Amino acid sequence: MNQLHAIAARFVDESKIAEILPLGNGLINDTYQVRMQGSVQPDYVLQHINTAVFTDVEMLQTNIERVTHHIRKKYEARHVKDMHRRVLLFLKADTGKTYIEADGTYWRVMDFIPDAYTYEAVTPQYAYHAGRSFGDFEALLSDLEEPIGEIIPDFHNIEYRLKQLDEAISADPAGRMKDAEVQCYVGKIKDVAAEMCLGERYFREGKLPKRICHCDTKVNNMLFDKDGSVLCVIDLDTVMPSFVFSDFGDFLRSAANTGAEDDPDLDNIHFNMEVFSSFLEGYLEGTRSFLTPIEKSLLPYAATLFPYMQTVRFFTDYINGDTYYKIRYAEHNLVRTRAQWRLFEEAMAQRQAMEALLK
Ligand code: GN1
Ligand code: MG
Repeated sequence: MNQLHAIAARFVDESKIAEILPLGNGLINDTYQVRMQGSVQPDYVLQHINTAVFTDVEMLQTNIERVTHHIRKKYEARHVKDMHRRVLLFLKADTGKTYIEADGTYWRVMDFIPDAYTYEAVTPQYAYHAGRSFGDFEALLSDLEEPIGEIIPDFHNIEYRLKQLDEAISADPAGRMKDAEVQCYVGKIKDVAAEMCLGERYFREGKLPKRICHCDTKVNNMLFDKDGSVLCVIDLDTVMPSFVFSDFGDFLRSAANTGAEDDPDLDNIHFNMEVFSSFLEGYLEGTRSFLTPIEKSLLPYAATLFPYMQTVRFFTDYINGDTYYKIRYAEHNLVRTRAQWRLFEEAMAQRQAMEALLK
């Protein structure tokens, strides 16, 4: 029995496992599909939790259990059909918890949702559904009474991310600061830093609330049904209190980008206003019950903040010598930096058009 089988056996009947295959392309955790024998058996998703990123696994799983339990209760009250495809369900291991520790590594298992599709890019119609769904997701969690811990403190705090960049620049552990291109990005990032920290300033002034948000609304973190409607929001690791900008901005960072997140060809990268407009429409419908005027007026800012923040995060990791994100080649984080910066510039160029649409 190999290691993955032995781990899975602590959650499911080992004798019925057919095979275990890699699944998805997340940059943090390692994910596998556990295929069971026979067509009636449900399959499962096995995940190795990256504990360099998620240091408190107990808090991580408590957050997720609270969130999924709350959503499930609400769906049940609404008589939502197909429940097993609408909200994630984590299995209890032999320990009674939804995770296990094995030789210092941490693992969890959830039901595999069948007949669902993930995408790296969407049409405007899908973007509308996605906007509704992330809006609904926030609305569903707006009356969650149990506390949700800040699993990664200051996760989407741009002032904090800029501070981490400064620390990386001073330490320069990989000797990458001597490169002229690296110096050039430092300058560009700093030039607009004050403008990009607007949200944090409003928060300190008491003008902006934090709500329970998903905080990783990349388009590949939702499962779609055949007809383009959204089945289920997945990857709940980062659910925590944040500005709604997190969910609005991060979706567009992936979905409105006409290129790839790490596109080496910068000419592929534009900010798709049709996707913006449809997503905005869906999101405003989904959040009608709670979104305040100031949150609403700052949605175009959010669409620029997230490419900016992701530039800072990839760039910091590059300077640090690639310790956080999985990379596939040596310069990957620099290529990601260039691509996210280009997307930021493209989104900035559409700011007025976004404001006009909002009005
Ligand atoms: C990571 O886990 P994954 O790949 O969905 C990251 C996000 C970044 C994203 C960039 C915990 O998300 O914040 O926006 O990569 N998650 C964490 O692709 O840092
Ligand atoms: Mg993911």
